[in-house]
Amino acid sequence: MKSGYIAVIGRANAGKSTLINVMVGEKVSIVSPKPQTTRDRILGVLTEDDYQIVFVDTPGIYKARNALTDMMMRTTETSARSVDFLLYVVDGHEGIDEEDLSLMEKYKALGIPMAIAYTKIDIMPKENIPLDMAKFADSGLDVDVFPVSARKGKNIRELKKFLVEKMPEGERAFTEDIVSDKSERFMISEIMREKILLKFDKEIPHGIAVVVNAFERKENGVYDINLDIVCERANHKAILIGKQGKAIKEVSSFARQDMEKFLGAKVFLTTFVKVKEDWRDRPNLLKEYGYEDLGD
Ligand SMILES: Nc1nc2c(ncn2[C@@H]2O[C@H](COP(=O)(O)OP(=O)(O)OP(=O)(O)O)[C@@H](O)[C@H]2O)c(=O)[nH]1
Ligand SMILES: [Mg+2]
Repeated sequence: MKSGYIAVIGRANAGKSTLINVMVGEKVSIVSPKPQTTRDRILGVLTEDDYQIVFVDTPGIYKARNALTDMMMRTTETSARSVDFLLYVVDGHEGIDEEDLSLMEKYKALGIPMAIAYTKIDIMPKENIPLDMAKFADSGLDVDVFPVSARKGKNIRELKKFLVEKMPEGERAFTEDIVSDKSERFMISEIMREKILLKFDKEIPHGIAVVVNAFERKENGVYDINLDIVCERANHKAILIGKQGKAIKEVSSFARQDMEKFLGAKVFLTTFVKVKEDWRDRPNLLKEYGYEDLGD
């Protein structure tokens, strides 16, 4: 059967995780309108009778500013080197520039077969598509480009079919019931982080780590979940909590609803907001919060 790994790479906020979720058919990776949503390498597994594709979601390419973002960029670089195929995702609605083209060239030079998913075509003027296609053609990159919309499911079937063809022959790496390499505990912390990314602005969501202290299924089927929201500054803590706890209550309620959907059971959620000054630059804390350095 066809079986292989595809690293999904591209600039932050391009739409990589959304595209993987759509192709896998399940939410394996959180999504938000803010750059640097994905912090880890996350595998999303798509299994059909005659093929298996393991999509490797990666942190979006962005300027590294601290030990965490530095580690994220190393994760992306390492992930891109150990796969059968590269899918470079570019935000069509943002338009492509020289920087995009030079990044694509850089990855193409790795010598791994590559294609481009030109996404978000649902929110851009149609007439811009052929102009960008001409830019790709003129760049001399010589790669297949698929204009898609992950949100509207446009051209996804065609892209999938193309990718299956590109996979080598081999055995499945995962059994068919597996959609992700990440634990339920990991997804719970990510769901909380996603809601914080959606609700808060500026540096606040970027300076958050979510630590699951307890994750337990009680006899009555209810999940008892206790987590810490770690932020970097006392003033961030005040904003996260809000007046009389209004902000944290609201964001926790959204998170709980999503956790219940994900776990298929009722959730009893308790959250605490903690401050750890500059944790993103403290290697021991990065490790404690589950950020693994995959750099080589
Ligand atoms: N309209 C539209 N929006 C999209 C599409 N794909 C992604 N988005 C939006 O683009 C934003 C970024 O999507 P993500 O999937 O989180 O992007 P990413 O590349 O994984 O981002 P990082 O993890 O930060 O690198 C979100 O607000 C998505 O809802 C699409 O096909 N159409
Ligand atoms: Mg992402």
